[in-house]
Amino acid sequence: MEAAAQFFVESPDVVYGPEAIEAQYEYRTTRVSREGGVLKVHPTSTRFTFRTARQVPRLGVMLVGWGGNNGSTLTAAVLANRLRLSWPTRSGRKEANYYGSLTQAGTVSLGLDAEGQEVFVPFSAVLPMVAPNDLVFDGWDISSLNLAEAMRRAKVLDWGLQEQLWPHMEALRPRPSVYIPEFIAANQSARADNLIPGSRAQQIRRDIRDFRSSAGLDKVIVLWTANTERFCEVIPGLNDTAENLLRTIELGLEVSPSTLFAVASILEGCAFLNGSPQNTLVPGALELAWQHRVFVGGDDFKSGQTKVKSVLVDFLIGSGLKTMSIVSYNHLGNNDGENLSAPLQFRSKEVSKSNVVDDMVQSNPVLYTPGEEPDHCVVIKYVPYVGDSKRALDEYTSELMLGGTNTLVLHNTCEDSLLAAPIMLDLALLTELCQRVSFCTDMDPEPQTFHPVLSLLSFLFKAPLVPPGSPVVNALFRQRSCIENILRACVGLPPQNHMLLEHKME
Ligand code: NAI
Ligand code: DG6
Repeated sequence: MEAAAQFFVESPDVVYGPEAIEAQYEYRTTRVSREGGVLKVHPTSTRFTFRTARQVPRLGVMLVGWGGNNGSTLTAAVLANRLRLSWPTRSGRKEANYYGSLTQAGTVSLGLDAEGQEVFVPFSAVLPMVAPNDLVFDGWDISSLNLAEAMRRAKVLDWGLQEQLWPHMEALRPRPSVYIPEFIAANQSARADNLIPGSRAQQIRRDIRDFRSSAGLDKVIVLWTANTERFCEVIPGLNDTAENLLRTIELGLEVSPSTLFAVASILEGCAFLNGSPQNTLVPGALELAWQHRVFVGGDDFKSGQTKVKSVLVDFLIGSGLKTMSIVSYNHLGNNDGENLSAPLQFRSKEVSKSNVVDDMVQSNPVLYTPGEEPDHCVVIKYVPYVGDSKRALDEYTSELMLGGTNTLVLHNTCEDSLLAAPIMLDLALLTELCQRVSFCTDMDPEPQTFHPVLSLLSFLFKAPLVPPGSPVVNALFRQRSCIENILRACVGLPPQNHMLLEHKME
């Protein structure tokens, strides 16, 4: 495979201008109507013009929970790649890379060459994207440790890599943050030594502005990778509308720390992404994002066990097997695991891990009667000794034809933060790219951008947020195709259909 190939689409429908790529695109889909018990399917076609600005900005990423395992690991990963570090391990020398990142290590097929073979390019080559090595990091943490100390506390990286990174990470220090003890587990209180005094939302906004100007940035994206909070109640008059939420903050009444960060980011015009499961983006925050036309995305990074689940259940049900029981157990020993050992924080995670098969079950009325669903049990245990090396055990039981049963058992061990960090990277890079895409249709010539609830990011989240009324898609490869095909549309390429008809003719 050719690596990092640059390519151009040669077509009268695609213009590479000095400032933007403009592509005419025929969106072909179908509408279905029900008439007297019969489904009538109508093929439809809408002409889109996509415009993608080519100038890639200087991008800053602010991590809430910067000093945690994910935050310190992502920062270390980008530094290690930028500095082209390599280090010895007991199984040989390792080099920095971006494995696990869809944009950096995933590929897209452009089509067939003269020999009838597929030509692949990296995902990042489809449209101009910020290079991860150019990202600038900043952030907040309730713990005051600098990023070098935080990296050591996380115990994720090999010692030889930590030693080389130490001088580069030592000067990075999280800004003070918002700590409201009842939102996270009581066992976290000992690390809360770095707190914002006084008006919190105003200080967060000042921090964003300070970072933007002192680092000379064009754009900032804010990403919540702090502890899982308990769910907050949605209360009419308090957080149900943008106006009520802003008033509640103004009056100093209780709003979860993550919602405070979301509101401050939106008011500063910065996209806000929620990597944890709690309902940060309450209706008032979503309305605010809509009013300010700022992207928001969530919830909860989809890294390991859930990623496998959203492939495996899609495979089982898609193959016509009736999955009746899913049992997901995992144990881990990092600070995330300790926080999740408290019931309310576990509950947030349990909910986001449990809803991930709903669309697959509902897609198959041949197997499931209305309302029928598999048993689904999620267990998380805190076992300090294993640290960041999470162990996940899954059991899937499905019904076969003629009374048979198929039980699949999986065991997975991996460093949790090394799965999460590339996902965080993709979230920032794809969100930034989406900010440079606009489009109009033949029906509506007024240019518009994607809906502020950026559902294109669903591949990267366990419980994807989608615009009101939009179907939630959890199946991993449908989510991947969505990103791939939208990027292809922006350069005037048809959706990837995998038909390979060229090879099915005589
Ligand atoms: P961690 O516990 O190591 O890091 C969280 C950091 O947030 C800590 O340094 C803590 O001091 C800080 N923090 C807590 N409340 C804060 C606040 N209000 N403001 C600023 N900082 C605050 O956890 P880790 O492993 O980095 O995970 C972070 C989040 O990502 C967790 O909610 C976790 O559930 C979620 N997540 C992690 C995945 C993974 O694979 N590692 C996958 C999916 C979600
Ligand atoms: C244990 O479940 C801790 C969690 O934070 C997970 O590690 C994290 O949410 C990743 O979950 P999953 O299901 O994508 O592996």
